Amino acid sequence: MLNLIFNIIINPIYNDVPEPLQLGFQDGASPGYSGIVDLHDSIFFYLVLICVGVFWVLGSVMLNFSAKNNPITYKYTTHGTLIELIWTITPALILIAIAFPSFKLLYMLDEVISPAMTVKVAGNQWYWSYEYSDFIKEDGDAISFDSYMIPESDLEVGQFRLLDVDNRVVVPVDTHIRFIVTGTDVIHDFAVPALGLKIDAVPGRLNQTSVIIKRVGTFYGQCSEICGTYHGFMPCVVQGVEAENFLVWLDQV
Ligand SMILES: *[C@@H]1O[C@H](CO)[C@@H](O)[C@H](O)[C@H]1NC(C)=O
Ligand SMILES: [Cu+2]
Repeated sequence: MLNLIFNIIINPIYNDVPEPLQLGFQDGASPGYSGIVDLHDSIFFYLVLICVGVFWVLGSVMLNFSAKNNPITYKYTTHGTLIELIWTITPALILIAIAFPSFKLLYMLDEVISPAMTVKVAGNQWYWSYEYSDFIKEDGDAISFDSYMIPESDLEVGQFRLLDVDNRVVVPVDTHIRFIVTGTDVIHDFAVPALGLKIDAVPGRLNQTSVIIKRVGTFYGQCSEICGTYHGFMPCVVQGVEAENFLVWLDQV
């Protein structure tokens, strides 16, 4: 809600970027992201429960058993089987209640269900390169390009500092897209919060993840594995467009 108000007052153009002083999440644009937010919310419930419980017990001990309120100590009260059982079994049950939805989501996000197209992503020091192996140009090579951050001196009005790139990964919305991610030098991490994407780009290995983008938009992320001096200057920008516009883009690229 706060983000929404922020957006309307300060930044009327709708963009999926982090905002100054942001406390909440970005607006999601994929089912995976909704899953992550829902898991966060349900775990937060236990967090509040545990915090209230712990601080309540701690507070009442400090109040009721202080030297002033309780001058004579219970020297011979050293244990109580019932309460010890309760405070051992309850946390165990809470951990199980957290673990179940957590693993469920983890394995669901890991699943790549018959993708309609594949984008290869390679992390380099310090830029990303993308390849659309499903689309071959006239010369027989697949469509591919590098994506560099736009330096501060070249920013145009409306572009985001440290976030915008010269070439965005354009993909169609409402389509199962697979990203195959690797690194060419050191470990990078391809991450786009609003799409629930975060996957290591490891040299010599291929990692895969998939996404289905639910609305048109430009989604900004940053490399999320410390990879050297310019780690902070290799953002990942995914642009979700309608299928027709994707074809138009393919024609131009
Ligand atoms: C990607 O690959 C690395 C190494 O092979 C692995 O540690 C990591 O868990 C994989 N998955 C993701 C989501 O990063
Ligand atoms: Cu990095």
